Amino acid sequence: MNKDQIFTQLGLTDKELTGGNLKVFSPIDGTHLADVKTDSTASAKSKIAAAAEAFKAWRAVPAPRRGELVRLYGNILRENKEALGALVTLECGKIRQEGLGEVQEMIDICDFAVGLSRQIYGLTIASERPQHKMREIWQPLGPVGIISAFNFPVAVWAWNAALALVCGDSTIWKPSEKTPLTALACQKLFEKACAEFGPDAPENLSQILIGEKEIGEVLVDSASVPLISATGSCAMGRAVGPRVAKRFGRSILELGGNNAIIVAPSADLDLALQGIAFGAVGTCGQRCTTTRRLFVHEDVYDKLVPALQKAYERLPIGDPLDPKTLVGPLIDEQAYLAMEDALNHAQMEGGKITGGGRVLSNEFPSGYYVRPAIVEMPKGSNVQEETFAPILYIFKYKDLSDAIVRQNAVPQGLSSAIFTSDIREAETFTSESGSDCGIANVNIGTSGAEIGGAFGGEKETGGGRESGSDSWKAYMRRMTSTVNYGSALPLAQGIRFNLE
Ligand code: UN1
Repeated sequence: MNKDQIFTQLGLTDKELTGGNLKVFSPIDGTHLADVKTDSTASAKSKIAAAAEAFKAWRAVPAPRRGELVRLYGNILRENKEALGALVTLECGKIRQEGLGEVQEMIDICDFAVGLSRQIYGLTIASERPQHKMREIWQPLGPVGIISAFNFPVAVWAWNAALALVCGDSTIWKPSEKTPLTALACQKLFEKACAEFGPDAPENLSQILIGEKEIGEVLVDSASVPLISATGSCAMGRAVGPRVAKRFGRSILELGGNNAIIVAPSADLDLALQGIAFGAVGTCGQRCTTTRRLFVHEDVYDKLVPALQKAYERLPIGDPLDPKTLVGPLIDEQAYLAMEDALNHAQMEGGKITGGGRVLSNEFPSGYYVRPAIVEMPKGSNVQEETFAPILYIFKYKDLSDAIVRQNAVPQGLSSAIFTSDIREAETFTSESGSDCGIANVNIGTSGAEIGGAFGGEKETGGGRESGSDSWKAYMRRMTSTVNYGSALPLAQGIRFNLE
């Protein structure tokens, strides 16, 4: 599929692709893809007002019927998986397999949300008063603001939107300014689902805001948007969180990770090698779940680390559209410079680097392809910063308890893993005194989570949870309702308040 075929299939026309002032380039080779129109503060405000109107109608549609819209959307995604996956590759540079995987993740969360639409359960609670019934009712919340990052340009929106929609909320999505086309394509496909669904789906149920940070801020500051779900860097979260809190809004923050894998002496090293490689170089090191640190036990260090270095030498780096490629480009020059900076810094700290550096610059002068790097770090060191690039820092350890302490001794707390065949070690790692992250895996890597679990992390990762399990509750308002069906008015706590 070439670019024009992709655009046509996804319903993108000149109206969306031309005449705007946001230039979109492909990280593959710097091709100019489109000039997208951006929002102004005024248009952002009117979209928020329209979302509030849409919410009023949508909340009254029964939840299983709302699920039907998401079911139709999931089907449309199935039909367009190839094209949307290809657009993800074109716009953010991830390899074809991962582009398709991302659309599959959207389909999966749609399926989950359809099921959820018939399972929005509240509790019934025993009342202390006679002839009283107490229950919890989950109510729609309002317009949900979704701010997403370039590296998962469609899946993370879908995690939020699919749940928000079955919960009875309208949505306003501010995608990364680096990936507006995938967002516009999702919107086109959503409009198709709404047309099939019929008039129960109000206009403006899902809308897109295109622009830079200032446009996101209109959403963040709006009292009409009770929930902001934001994915991005810790710096972004540090700006967004307090602004939302200031107006007593709710936020779901999915921020930076600094994820580690521990490789114990009993580990299946072949398995570990595969898990580490996918975690560290997948998506060219640009996942929030990317494996950034590796703690290897001294007994297996000399076996694993050379094997890893060898595997890195053979990594097929190149055009992400080529099915043989495993490592595509970084998103842009800035990302490349950040990687160079981090490697220089590691070298100054005494790190021993293999790999790294720009490749294929003749073939792709405007594409930033790099060789993933391994840095063997000196004794006692650690790395505190997340650099969004394929750099794997390796440390040697002797005692598991020490490795766990060092793994946890960073500001972020998203994902973590251990490779071990020793049940004591595995269970220690997932115990209260083990990993302090939101995700703790055994014998699989740090990235590539399924949608069924709640996704998110602790500390500076922001504490939010999205996607599966009971994350849906964040998209609803919990109402406690007590009904008195008797003819007396007993007060709780036995308080007497008799009017004579
Ligand atoms: C992200 O990088 O923002 O677990 C999300 C994973 C993916 C999601 C990553 N399912 O790696």
